[in-house]
Amino acid sequence: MFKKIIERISESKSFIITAHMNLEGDALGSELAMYAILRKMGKKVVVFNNDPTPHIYSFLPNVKVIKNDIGNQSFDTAIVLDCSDPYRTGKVKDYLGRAKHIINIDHHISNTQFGDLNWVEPTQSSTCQMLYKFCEKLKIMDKKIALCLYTGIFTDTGKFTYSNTNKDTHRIVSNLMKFNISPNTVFEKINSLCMPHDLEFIGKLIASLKFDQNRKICWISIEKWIESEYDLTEVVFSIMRLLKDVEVLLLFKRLDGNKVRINFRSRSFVDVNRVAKFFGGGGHKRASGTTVNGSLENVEKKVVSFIKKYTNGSKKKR
Ligand SMILES: [Mn+2]
Repeated sequence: MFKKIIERISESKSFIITAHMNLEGDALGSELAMYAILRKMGKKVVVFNNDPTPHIYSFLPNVKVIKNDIGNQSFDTAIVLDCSDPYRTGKVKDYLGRAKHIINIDHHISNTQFGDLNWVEPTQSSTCQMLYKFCEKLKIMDKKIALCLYTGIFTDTGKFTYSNTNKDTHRIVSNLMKFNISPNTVFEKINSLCMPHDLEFIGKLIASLKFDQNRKICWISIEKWIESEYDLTEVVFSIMRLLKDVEVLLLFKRLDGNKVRINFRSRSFVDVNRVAKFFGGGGHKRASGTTVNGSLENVEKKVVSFIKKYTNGSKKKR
């Protein structure tokens, strides 16, 4: 796969790079690492995203090159990173069709193999971890690329605590740290940024936790999610993860137009990619999401009772 991707890159002069909507560390880290790699190879590169870059990631090298609007340009090759489906790129999708080729590099198990070249490895912790191996092959690495890759691996592994963290992850991180990466600085830039009103909001959410009878499923339903620069979803999940013996964590957020956004997390045996898929979404085995039509109350009932099939009375791996 490396060979084909490298060939395609060598043959192309101009590139558009994008990732999934609702940008986070792995999406941005892999985009900006790929940007730096291609620039080193002398290519013309545009990074184009549906959403503006969250403030907390403004420390990433070259973050200013990212565009949320581009004119009527076309490109030889599109590189779509950390994205399971072209629809998840939002408005960028229309531009992908204009590129002569699409390279799809991703670690979501739900990836639809939409590219001409598909490098999809669901066993990898992050797209950034995959790109590290790509850099090894190309013998390209510098401080800027290292910081981008470190950040993506750091966020997608829950700071090296999720079950997708393995010895490969730590080997790679150890190599990246040779470029003077400061884990403490990255942590502070991304994590210690809540404002008092954010914590008040989180406090209200935690006070409204609900559980199923067996206390295997824990969820929160919220009528109105607040706007924050901070990724409050992850903070709430990190608190819910402190609960003993709870297997599935859920967040239901009411959106405009009778829609509900659902985020799924699991801890050891429920495959939430399968659950999300059933409800029209996808992601990873331990983290996934979807958006469905319906009232908060109905959606909550339906989803929780569906998940009970996986958690009730059985310790069997599913
Ligand atoms: Mn990712």
